[in-house]
Amino acid sequence: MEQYHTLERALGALVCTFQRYCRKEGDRHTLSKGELRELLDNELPSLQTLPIKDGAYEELMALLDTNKDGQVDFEEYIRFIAAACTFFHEFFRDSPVAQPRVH
Ligand SMILES: [Ca+2]
Repeated sequence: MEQYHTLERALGALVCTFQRYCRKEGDRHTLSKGELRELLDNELPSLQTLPIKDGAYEELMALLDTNKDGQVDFEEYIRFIAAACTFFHEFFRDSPVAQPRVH
């Protein structure tokens, strides 16, 4: 099996995760509100440790859906991922750099 490097695997995971969830219902190329919620619940469970108030998913959906078509397309999703990466970068800015674990 071909070996991929850390960043290549990360990019693959970002794309494959989007594609897996957007194919569950409706338009196969965009995330509905339900698909977005399922993706966040299953793939970013640490979000659930935050005190998320009622209606937060609707607010996030409205924030991400910049072209206001009621769906989150890949560009809109990747902007969210970029914002999440920036948050992680700021959060771990002064931590020692550790090599990600290889499974
Ligand atoms: Ca949209």
